[in-house]
Amino acid sequence: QAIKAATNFTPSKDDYQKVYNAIADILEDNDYDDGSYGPVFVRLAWHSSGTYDKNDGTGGSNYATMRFPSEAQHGANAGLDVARAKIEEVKEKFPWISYGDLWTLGGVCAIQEMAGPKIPWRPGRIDGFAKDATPDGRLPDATKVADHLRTIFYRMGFDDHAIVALSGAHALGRCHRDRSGFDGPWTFSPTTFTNDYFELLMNDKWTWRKWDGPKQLQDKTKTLMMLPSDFALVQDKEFKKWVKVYAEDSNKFFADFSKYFSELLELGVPRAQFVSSEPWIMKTTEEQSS
Ligand code: DDH
Repeated sequence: QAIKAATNFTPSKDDYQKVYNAIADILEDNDYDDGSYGPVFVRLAWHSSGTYDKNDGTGGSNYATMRFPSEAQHGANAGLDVARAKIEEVKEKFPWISYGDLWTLGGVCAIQEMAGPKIPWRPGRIDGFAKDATPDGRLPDATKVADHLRTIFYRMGFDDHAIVALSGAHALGRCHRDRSGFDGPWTFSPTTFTNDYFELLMNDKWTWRKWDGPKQLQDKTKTLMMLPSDFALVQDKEFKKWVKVYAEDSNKFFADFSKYFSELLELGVPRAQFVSSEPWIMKTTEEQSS
């Protein structure tokens, strides 16, 4: 086993729970403007996994290739240096964990601690080399619509249903002018995991914002935003079916999101590398305190 050979130590589930708890501990550190590192940790987990190409098996979270400048500098990854630098504090305490495991566990921890569903997760990713870094263009482009979303997500092995479910992560966080160029949050509670993204997409009136930035939509209050790629989910008939389901049924969204996000985090990881045959359910800090 790679982990064992490198450190002469086989971590147990309990050791990974300690890592989870250490991530939970820094989520709300006040050295960050957004109130929580949770959303940007979710984005780090997603961008480290969503590079997977099912056609040749490259990409995905296995080798944590965003550590290398060639991938860190992709436009889509702008701003994720903030997440990587912060979660490094946890790596220093638990040097035996691989970056792929750390970053994906960061996403799991963030979702669960922000009142989201449990995300089944298991360790086993190993650190790769610069030569494993993926080419630019594998992550979705926010200026594009349905066809593009299908090209990107089908390449990972996902279908229309999964595209819509996973997009619900935009209930969390916001766009930053100095990262993507876009501006603002999608929901009124960007540090709590909800189905509000779908409810707002379906029921709010969205108009193009008149400003000097990239094309984006705004709600009546002019505080919330949608990207062209978000709005595509209600412009396309197949996608819209699922938007409506999730707008009306939060439990269904939580269950489907959990399933697809868990799958996303395992893309490209050879099964034999996983330390257990089934994913684990990590405990929330709240469960451990009661
Ligand atoms: Fe996203 N996302 N995302 N996203 N995303 C941004 C922020 C966040 C797209 C573009 C952007 C997913 C899908 C898509 C999160 C999670 C997920 C930003 C703003 C852009 C742009 C970045 C910035 O300026 O800081 C596009 C396009 C797609 C798509 O077409 C499907 C998915 C699938 C996920 C997921 O996690 C499963 C999160 C969380 C954020 C908020 C980050 C933050 O710092 O806050």
